[in-house]
Amino acid sequence: MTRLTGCESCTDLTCSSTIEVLGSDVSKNVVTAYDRVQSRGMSACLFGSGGTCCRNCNMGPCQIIDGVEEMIGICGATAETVVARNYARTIAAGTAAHADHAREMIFGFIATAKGETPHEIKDEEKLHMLAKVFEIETEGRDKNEIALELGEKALAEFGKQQGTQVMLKRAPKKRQELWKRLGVEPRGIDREVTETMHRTHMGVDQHYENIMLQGARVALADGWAASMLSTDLTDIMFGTPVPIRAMVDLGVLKEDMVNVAVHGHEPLLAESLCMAAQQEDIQALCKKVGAKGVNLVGVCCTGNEILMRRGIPVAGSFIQQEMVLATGAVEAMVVDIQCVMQSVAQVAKNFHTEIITTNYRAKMPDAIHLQFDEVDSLNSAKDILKRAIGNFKKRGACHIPKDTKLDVVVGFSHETINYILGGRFRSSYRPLNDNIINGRIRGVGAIVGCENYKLPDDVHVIVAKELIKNDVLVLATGCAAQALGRAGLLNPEAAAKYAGPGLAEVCETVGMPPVLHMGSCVDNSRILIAATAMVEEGGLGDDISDLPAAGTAPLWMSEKAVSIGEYFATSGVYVVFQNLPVSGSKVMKKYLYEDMEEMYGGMWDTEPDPVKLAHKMIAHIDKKRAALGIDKKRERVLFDMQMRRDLTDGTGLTDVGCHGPA
Ligand code: SF4
Ligand code: MSK
Repeated sequence: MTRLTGCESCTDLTCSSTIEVLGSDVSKNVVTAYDRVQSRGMSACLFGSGGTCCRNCNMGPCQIIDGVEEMIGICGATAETVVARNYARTIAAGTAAHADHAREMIFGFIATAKGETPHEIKDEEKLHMLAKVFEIETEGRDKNEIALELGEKALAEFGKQQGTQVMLKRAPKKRQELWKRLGVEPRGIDREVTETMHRTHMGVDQHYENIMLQGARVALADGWAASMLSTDLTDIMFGTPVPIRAMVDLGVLKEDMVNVAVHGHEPLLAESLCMAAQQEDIQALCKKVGAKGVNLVGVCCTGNEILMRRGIPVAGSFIQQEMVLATGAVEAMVVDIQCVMQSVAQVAKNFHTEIITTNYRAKMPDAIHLQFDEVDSLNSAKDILKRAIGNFKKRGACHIPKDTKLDVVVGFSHETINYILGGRFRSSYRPLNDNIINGRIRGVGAIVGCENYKLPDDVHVIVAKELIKNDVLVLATGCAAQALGRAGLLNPEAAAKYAGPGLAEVCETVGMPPVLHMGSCVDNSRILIAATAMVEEGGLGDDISDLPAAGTAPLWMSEKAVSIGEYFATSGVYVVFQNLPVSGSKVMKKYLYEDMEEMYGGMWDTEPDPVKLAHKMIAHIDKKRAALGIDKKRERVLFDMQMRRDLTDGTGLTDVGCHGPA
């Protein structure tokens, strides 16, 4: 393939570090996904993008045209059946990815509880909280003993054949009752994935509504079980994130150090590399080759994990994985699972860089494989770093963009939000709820998910700026959060620059950014818990669907994003993407965009224009504010003691100032 010169290849590209690297001499022979998008043109298969291509049996593939009688499947399958089957399979694949990640973390957690790894149980408070959820006795027991029982019980949730997921009880009561009534409570996590694959096999479930109920069930098994377990157990083992200053973008690579990029998702590998990089023998080896040490940098969601917990810089998000290598400055890219493009091995061939795969599930041609051992993790990590150090002297010309590293403040777990917004005397969501009720904060918008080479790279930034300008507090995860970091939105100074007056006032008082980085894509479960905490705090209705809140993953790429969108929608959130593979069926569009609202209080929507997308989120937030009766400007009333005592109805519908941000 011919490499397009400089940034001909990236007409929709605004990211200055990417433009700089692609325009440099060092990368002149590098072919990237931008080149492939350009050379292929933008035409996509209409049946594939509309969701109406079925290849579930060998009588097909069948391309279905909605409403055309002779264009149904050979088996008679209609457009809505095929779209629903494909959609449910996408959700199941996303859930499977999160579930397998979670399982691996639980294996590591159990090994840690047994004292077999160099890690330890760090967050005892969270351990006790989760032990309570699983009805584990904690009185007089050692933390490792409790952790072992918790790990084993969590693992059993995957293979459960009967009953429902324990973690569902963390949702608001009303939501739990709704799921029960609709019959969508997930049973075993693995069972739901298997059953989705079975039901969507040729000749099984052929009613779109019934298929989509299973789609809901498998998505809930992701959000409220697999992903949530992964986040919580990872926090217990490695520490729950707290706000920390760090750097993002390609400029975090260092000329005088051994640059090791860690890419993928599972923090066990990355945490071990962090520990190994600090060991004396590794540092001595670096000196021997003339390097000042190991510069560990993150890519994609592994990057988010170590950014949130350790302040380790992130070199690039999903869309920059090839650019990190195209600098010529990376000695090794260490990868595990998910979102690793096969092209990285080809880009690396232009340089001295080695791609090291570490997980038996995920190998690729032209990479070397060093299996990561979660028990002997420190030595495993050292072996990887030794290879990288050995490459340092082979480095040729490199180009690290100098002016592209940005300050960010990250680490906004649910616990942190509870604490920093929690007023002077106790951790609580009261001040957040009060600021929503009094209108300083209009509502909450989640911007999550991936990036997509086919679409302009500044969509996240446009949506976020539009939301915060309109006083909507933004919660961000995944590669979207990194894109917002590169645009300077993850630091407190961004509030004065970009936020509306109400949101800016709250951010400035508390010292927080208007966009809160809450972690990796598996950490979207933190947003579910934050939403539940807002409901439980009172004054904003009694279910997640009552909250003035909305979510988007505009540049979604991965099947995981569809699963995430589905578990948010079935948890009561309005979810809008730029596109979805359902446009080939009118019935399915009506189901997702209208009927789901009646069933779940949350639903899907699509909007290709990012500004309009943001305004659809704002319109939904305003609709919820009106339903709560908090859409009118309130007179500020100074309450005396008697008036405060009279506040017994728990609605919190006051603007008394005493709950203002600390
Ligand atoms: Fe065609 Fe039906 Fe087979 Fe799908 S299951 S490929 S629609 S015959
Ligand atoms: S890494 S799933 S591109 S967020 Fe989680 Fe980023 Fe999306 Fe992968």
